[in-house]
Amino acid sequence: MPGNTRTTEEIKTKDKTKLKRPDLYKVILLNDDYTTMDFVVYILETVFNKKPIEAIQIMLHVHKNGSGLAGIYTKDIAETKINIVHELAQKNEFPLRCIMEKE
Ligand code: TYC
Repeated sequence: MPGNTRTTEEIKTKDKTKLKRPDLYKVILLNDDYTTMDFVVYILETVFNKKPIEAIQIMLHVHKNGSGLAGIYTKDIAETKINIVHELAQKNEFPLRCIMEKE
């Protein structure tokens, strides 16, 4: 078959490389002594799209254990959500912090 010498295996390998999934990052919420529980639940519902019951569960987990998972996102989305949390916290004079960790 002149002009078309690529094997099926070569074609498969190339396609796999092209479709590689993006790296994902955990956004982790940190506990502090001053941010109100209501504000943390509000953040989890509005920024991280959690339903009310799950937002309360995550908030209580962070309160008891010091940190907890708010969500898993691509780099850009994780960074944007962290910036939004820090802006809302600053505006409301709370020290609430979150960080990202590569999955
Ligand atoms: N520890 C806070 C309090 O007792 C509540 C809180 C929970 C703060 C989770 C931050 O990420 C947090 N008011």
